[in-house]
Amino acid sequence: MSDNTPDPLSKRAAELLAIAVTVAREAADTARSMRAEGVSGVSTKSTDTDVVTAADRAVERQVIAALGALRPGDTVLGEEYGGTDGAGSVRWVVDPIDGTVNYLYGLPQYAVSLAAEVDGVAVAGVVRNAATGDEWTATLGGGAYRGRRRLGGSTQTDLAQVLVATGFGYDAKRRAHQAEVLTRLITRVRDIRRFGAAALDLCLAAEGGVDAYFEKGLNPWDHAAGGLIAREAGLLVGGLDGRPAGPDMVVAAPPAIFGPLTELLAELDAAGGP
Ligand code: LIP
Repeated sequence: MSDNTPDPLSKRAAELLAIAVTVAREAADTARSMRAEGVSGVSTKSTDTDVVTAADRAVERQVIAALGALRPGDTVLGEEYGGTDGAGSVRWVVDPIDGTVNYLYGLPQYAVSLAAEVDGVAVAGVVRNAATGDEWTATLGGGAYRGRRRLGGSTQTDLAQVLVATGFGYDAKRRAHQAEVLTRLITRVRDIRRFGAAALDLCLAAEGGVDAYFEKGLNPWDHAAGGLIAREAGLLVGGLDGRPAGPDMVVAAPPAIFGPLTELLAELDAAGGP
């Protein structure tokens, strides 16, 4: 008889996921209720279109406080407040509101993204659309889920039939290069979609709502949870030329498409430019 006892890492991942889901749900409630009261405290960061609101800051403070109470000693890395100095092997990576411009405009495509890493490897992740309540989760080796539904990504094998989601940076010079790449890419695939939140784009790819996703310029908090969800749904997630996913490029695609897509993106210098 096979031993059904979960291995220690799976058990730990499940425990971390339970905490992540509890914290993310409370954070998403805050984001949604603050939006209902109207956007406040708007300022800008890297450019005059890179906005941050009072809700981004409040939600991240809430996540930091909740994790500090539940997991004292862990490190938390967040978009708005950077990293705390935890002593343990667990690091939490949080984007309090991914899709901040959508949040600013009241477009229902913004999410709380929270991942738990053990020794630098994401083992649990949750992405929760704060506007709709849609929620995606994954644990390392445990599969990806939307609610209780197990996810499998696209099985597309023909690059010319691929619906690709992507995004653009806040810097106009970077967007100019990204637009040049896009004008040459769009005739080589089915079509493009741009929804405005990397974490949700990765979840959409995980459930086959688009076939693939790529973007240059993401931060760890944009893709830590969504990248695990996409991987656990059977997609390959990485950068170009065999590099890991990172600020130069994040690509998520089904195994048959990942190679041709990354080769095409490299040919188009998609990781290049400002
Ligand atoms: C956003 C990403 C999106 C990208 C935007 C922005 P933010 O993150 O989720 O994919 O295209 O430029 O970086 O700023 O809303 O947390």
